[in-house]
Amino acid sequence: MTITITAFERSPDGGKGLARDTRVRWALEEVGQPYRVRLVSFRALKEPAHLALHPFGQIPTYEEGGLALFETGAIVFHVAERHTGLLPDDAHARARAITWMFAALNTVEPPVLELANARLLEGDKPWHAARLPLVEARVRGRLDQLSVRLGNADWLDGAFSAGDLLMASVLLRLKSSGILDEFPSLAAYLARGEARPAYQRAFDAQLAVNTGKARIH
Ligand SMILES: N[C@@H](CCC(=O)N[C@@H](CS)C(=O)NCC(=O)O)C(=O)O
Repeated sequence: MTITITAFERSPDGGKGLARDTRVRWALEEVGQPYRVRLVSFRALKEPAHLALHPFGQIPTYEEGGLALFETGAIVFHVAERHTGLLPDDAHARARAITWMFAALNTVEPPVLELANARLLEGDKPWHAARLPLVEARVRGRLDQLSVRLGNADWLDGAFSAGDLLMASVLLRLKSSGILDEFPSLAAYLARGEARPAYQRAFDAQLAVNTGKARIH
């Protein structure tokens, strides 16, 4: 069955891989599933045809036969459940990997996004300079806890899993902030994720869209 995902026609990051279609592409590459991409303009995101797929008017979406999904956590979970390579077979290890998926999206991503928004959207506010250190402290707090748990391990719980895929995807957003460099083990963890051939293919594919070199289906 053909898999079709949506991505920005033109990503605000210009192809740095921060748009969330990259996570879905990465998951599909990890499990060796081909997929098509439908590019969507910002205007089309809020039009009825796209809102029927995604109630919040965002990317990415995922379509496969009669199934339409939104939310990267749900999409990556669906891909991981249906194919081998992203979730362990052992029931306890699998539950722990799923826990890390939720931790990435529910516990680590919120302060990371808060920081991105503070920097990108609030720079002109009179309270920006006072608020920024507070937001940065919340990010550092989470990274500190995460780095303690990771320790010297390569991945969060045994072999690479969908939990690592989502955690690395979240940490990617911090690369340009410099904060990640304060946590060398996490910077190395992210580098290991980025070095995976599946990630490279996903990154290159989204970059090609933004440099006009993608083959559009
Ligand atoms: N929680 C959602 C977030 C999706 C999201 O924020 N998508 C962004 C691109 S990375 C988007 O479409 N932004 C445009 C908008 O919200 O209008 C997920 O993980 O899928």
